[in-house]
Amino acid sequence: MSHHDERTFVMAKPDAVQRGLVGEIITRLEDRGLKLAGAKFMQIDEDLAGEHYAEHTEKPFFDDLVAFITSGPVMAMVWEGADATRQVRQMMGATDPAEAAPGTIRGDYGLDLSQNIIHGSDHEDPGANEREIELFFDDEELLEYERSDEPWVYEDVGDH
Ligand code: 3AN
Repeated sequence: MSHHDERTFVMAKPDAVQRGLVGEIITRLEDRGLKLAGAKFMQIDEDLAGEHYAEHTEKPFFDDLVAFITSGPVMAMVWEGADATRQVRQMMGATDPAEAAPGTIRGDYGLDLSQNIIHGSDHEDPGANEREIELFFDDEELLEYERSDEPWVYEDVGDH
């Protein structure tokens, strides 16, 4: 493991799939230099939704949250890179798209708090990334490989 092997869980939510924003989300993360380690186009059922949003069980918006996330297919992904969890959160922008800065994914594509396009593991919750990755992926579904541009993204990788 090196410092740029940190993995984080990212999901393009049902609204992103319906609005054709999956490619845009992937492009932004790829362009940043983050590396795709796994991806699964899938339908989340109520059990998985309940586990994923376990911390929100008591919240008034929990039922709506589960209804939304199970309302259509999502693209579940694992992205890898230096400080990946925090960097993805920065690229996502604030939870409420109305407060998200322009230039962020939510700030550029969303207007509504409950349909906020993308999920990324919370960098302020230690272990959240690994927990969420395990919930959605088996080990063998995550691939290790080198991107050919890594020496141009990280100063300490190989020769140009
Ligand atoms: P984030 O997705 O930025 O990590 P969380 O984990 O606090 O935000 O909330 C999970 C999801 O719950 C959010 N993506 C959002 O869709 C929804 N949510 C959060 N707070 C509210 C709220 N006050 N009312 C309705 N939905 C909410």
